Amino acid sequence: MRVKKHITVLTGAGVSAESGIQTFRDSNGLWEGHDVMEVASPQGFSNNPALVLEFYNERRQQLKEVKPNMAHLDIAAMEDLFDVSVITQNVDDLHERAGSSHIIHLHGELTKASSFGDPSYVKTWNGSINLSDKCPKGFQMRPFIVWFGEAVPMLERAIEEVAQCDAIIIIGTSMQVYPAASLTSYAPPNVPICYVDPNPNINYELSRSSRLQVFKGPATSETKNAIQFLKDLYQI
Ligand code: BJW
Repeated sequence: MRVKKHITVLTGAGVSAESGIQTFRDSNGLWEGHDVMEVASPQGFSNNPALVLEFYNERRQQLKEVKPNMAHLDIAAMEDLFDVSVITQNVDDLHERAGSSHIIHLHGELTKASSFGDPSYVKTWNGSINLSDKCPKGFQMRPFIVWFGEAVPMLERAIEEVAQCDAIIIIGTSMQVYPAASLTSYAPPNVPICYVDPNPNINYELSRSSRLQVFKGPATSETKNAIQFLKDLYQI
């Protein structure tokens, strides 16, 4: 029996753009009208907790109105041919809803809440988080999101995945936010890297790859071309 090739798919906001979820850096540093640091940093929360909770409450609500697009579905369908792990920087659940089975959320999940004083307390949360919501130990609940300046707890798992992959597909990320943007440097030498983005940013780590293939365009049309490229490469 032929062993399936292991493909790591690294996604960012651009993979969900055509589902109607706004990206971060396409809007002059403003995100739904807010400075990113105002709503996605611990300092932002301590300055105005009600604003930050409301910002994420609205985004959690928005999740109910959006659907996976063709790119999410193509990634899920790849599992018929490849052993696929998705490492997403996105906090939406569109990869899950498209049917992908192995997903690592590097920057957290909108559909969960955690406790400020007890990080191990994490709960599924589909409604609003309010200032009156406390964990059993009495600490304020917060969105289960990795904000700027906070450690990335799923990083080790993501590195392990990348370190054993045969190829990488990157989709819809500006490759500017670290440590996610440096993950490709943990791949075995000379693995093929396909990068799907209408405005690709070849950062330092990508510039060192000898096998980078850029698919310039939107995720819904170019993801299938990147997958076809790997099928041709492996003669599947
Ligand atoms: C399409 C498309 C279509 C459009 N189809 N594509 C200086 C140097 C290096 C690092 C740092 C530094 N100063 C500070 C840092 C660290 C910092 C960082 O990287 N900052 C950079 C901005 C420089 N990183 C951190 O703070 C991280 N933590 C950390 O480093 O911890 C250290 C530590 C260790 C131990 C103890 C304590 C601390 C944490 C980073 C957390 C990021 N969080 C966010 C917000 C949470 C999620 C949320 O609320 O939604 O995550 S920020 C935001 O950026 C979000 C995203 O996941 C992340 C990446 O953005 P992404 O996905 O790339 O989106 P965009 O908008 O940038 O790009 C969209 C792309 O899509 C574009 O390329 C478009 O062209 C494309 N596109 N339409 C396909 N249709």
